[in-house]
Amino acid sequence: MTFEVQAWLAEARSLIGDANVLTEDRGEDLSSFVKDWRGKFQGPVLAVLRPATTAEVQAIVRLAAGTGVAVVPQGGNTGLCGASVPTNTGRQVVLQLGRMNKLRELDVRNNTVTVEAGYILQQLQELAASAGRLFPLSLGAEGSCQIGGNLATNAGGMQVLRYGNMRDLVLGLEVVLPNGEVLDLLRALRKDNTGYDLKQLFIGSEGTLGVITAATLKLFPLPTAEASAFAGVNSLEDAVSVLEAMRASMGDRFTAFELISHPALLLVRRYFPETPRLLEEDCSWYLLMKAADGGDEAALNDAMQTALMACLEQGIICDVALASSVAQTKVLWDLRENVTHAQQMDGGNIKHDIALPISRIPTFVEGMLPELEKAFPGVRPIIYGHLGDGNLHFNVSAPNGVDSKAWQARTEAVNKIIHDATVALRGSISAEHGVGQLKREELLQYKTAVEMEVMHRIKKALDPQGLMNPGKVLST
Ligand code: FAD
Ligand code: 2HG
Ligand code: ZN
Repeated sequence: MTFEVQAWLAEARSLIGDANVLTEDRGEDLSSFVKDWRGKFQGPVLAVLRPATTAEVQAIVRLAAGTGVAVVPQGGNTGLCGASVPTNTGRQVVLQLGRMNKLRELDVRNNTVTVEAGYILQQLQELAASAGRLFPLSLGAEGSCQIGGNLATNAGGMQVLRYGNMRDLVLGLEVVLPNGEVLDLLRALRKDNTGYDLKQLFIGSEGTLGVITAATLKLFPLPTAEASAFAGVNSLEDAVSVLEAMRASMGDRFTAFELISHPALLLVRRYFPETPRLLEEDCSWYLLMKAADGGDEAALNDAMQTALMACLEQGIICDVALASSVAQTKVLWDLRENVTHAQQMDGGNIKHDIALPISRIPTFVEGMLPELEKAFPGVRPIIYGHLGDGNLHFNVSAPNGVDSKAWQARTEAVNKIIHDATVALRGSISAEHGVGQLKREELLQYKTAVEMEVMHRIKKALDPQGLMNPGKVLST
């Protein structure tokens, strides 16, 4: 059967409107849709399609399935594993969900909200706050990432410690399956044991099993008080002891526990020179902590201060600063979010998004630093991340004088050292960013044949033609 590109595009235009089928031959700039955030992955497309309703998504997916065209679902394109852009194989289209951005229902008494997949995360946080509720997912890309992308990557971020990751925040889902059927699982129930929990299959599947078009999400009481603190510690052992102590004293009020290494802090100061000095002394590691509750700010600050002073007295913290204004709080969290940007400005890095049992992190890092230095003299590990969840961004920047391209060529060797050691401790090579194209081949080394086979069977059952985001997570 011959494939007529122009006829296909004309059909797509008739389904979702001429202006919503973007193509290069009409002089439209597709670069922001076909290249990933890191600039590592890029592929050709027939078109970028921008449907506005579930029915339009369904019509496009049906057209694609009937004509052998692969569909790459895309949200804000902030993913870090090359999962949201086309690969170089076969005919592909990017299905950009940004126009599917409607609020379907806000049920304040049920503490739920139903939004379409293209809803921007930050706008959802704002919507919830305006109704006196909290939507707790919070991450550096929240100004542009979309709920569909957050679901498809099972995003984590800063408050997993208290509220869990995206998987834990979902009650219902609407999905267009690879054959164009609509799977309506949009239920706003906290208890529902009527068979397999199908929605969980799509969460974290990186667009390989279907297109998420809407979701019902949990809301929480909006805290009336927040307290943030920045502390220096001399070792990761001490950092883990601080976590234990703070959770014991603050309980569920403790919402975030982030780690920043001294080299990571220096990098932020270099590229964001306005970052103030927060502590008197330099320390090896820093902790950024947050607590929140429904009481008054002074009481929460007192509780946080008492807990931190106890840590100081025990000698597990060397210095600490408690934010005393909204502006100071912003300085602390900007510092944390700027690590990624500082690394990007510094010439890129080899990223690792690993998860380990928290208790094993100190030994892991202490063993890994000399091993990396031995293998790559002068190497610059930039370690930070969500220590409270056992999730480290163990990013590795090039030794000074080694250019970025030459360093990227060492990716496999660097990965092997870090990932072998991670998996030896029954850790994971992706805590929150996913697999995409970046870790697709590595997955084969670290998962059992049985686990891979079950994933392939699920993929085949839902997408027998292999047209839904091919080449991501799985090789076929
Ligand atoms: P995209 O990048 O567009 O897509 C990601 C994946 O989801 C792709 O596989 C895509 O095909 C699929 N997808 C998108 N929409 C749909 C849909 N509607 N249906 C089916 N599949 C879909 N991640 C974290 O977990 N924690 C962090 O703290 C964090 N911080 C970040 C900070 C920065 C500065 C940046 C750039 C990224 C960060 N990320 C983080 C990674 C990224 O923001 C998240 O993975 C986010 O969830 C991706 O959302 P997105 O809308 O940009 O998705
Ligand atoms: C973060 O926690 C993000 O800041 C990005 O997950 C991590 O850039 C990274 O490697
Ligand atoms: Zn992260």
